[in-house]
Amino acid sequence: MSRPSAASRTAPTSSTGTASFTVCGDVAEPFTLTVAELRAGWQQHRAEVTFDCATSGPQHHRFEGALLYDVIRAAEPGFDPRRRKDRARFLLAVSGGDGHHTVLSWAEIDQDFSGSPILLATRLDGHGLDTAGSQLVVPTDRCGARYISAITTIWTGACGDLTA
Ligand SMILES: Nc1nc2c(c(=O)[nH]1)N[C@H]1C(S)=C(S)[C@@H](COP(=O)(O)O)O[C@H]1N2
Ligand SMILES: [Mo]
Repeated sequence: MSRPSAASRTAPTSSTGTASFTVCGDVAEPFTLTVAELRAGWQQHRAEVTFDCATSGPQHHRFEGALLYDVIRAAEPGFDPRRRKDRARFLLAVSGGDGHHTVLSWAEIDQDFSGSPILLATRLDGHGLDTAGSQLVVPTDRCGARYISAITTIWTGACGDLTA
């Protein structure tokens, strides 16, 4: 059985056919955003990417969207922003409408560490993602597995003491 295509993976939609996702976890200001709000509220960046899919080979897409960093900062993650070691403990878990999910570290998107321009897309190949939902864009990844589509939730929080 093949996995569903991006078009058939949809985030929860309201009666107006508008997908939204929630930013939650260890944040002072959790919020839920539609793709239209993501487009209007944050500076939009472009990324033209090629990634490899294990089942369908190389995929080439043009994305437009907000920086994941900017959106999560707006939710005020529970770290001291002046302390690099505090920021370096934080994880991000991104879930899609079909249950596919992935993790990132805060350090991947923070300029003091890897500073990768990871996006929450609002447009894919010129078409709005308002109905399908936002898609994670990881231009530095060689393969497509973390390009989560139909995003429903982004959780952020610190990893604890793993020896406890
Ligand atoms: N929600 C969700 N997103 C997903 C997947 C999935 O199964 N579910 N598959 C990933 C994989 S393996 C790849 S290669 C890309 C493919 O993106 P496309 O369907 O837009 O070509 O989507 C990624 N995003
Ligand atoms: Mo894939």
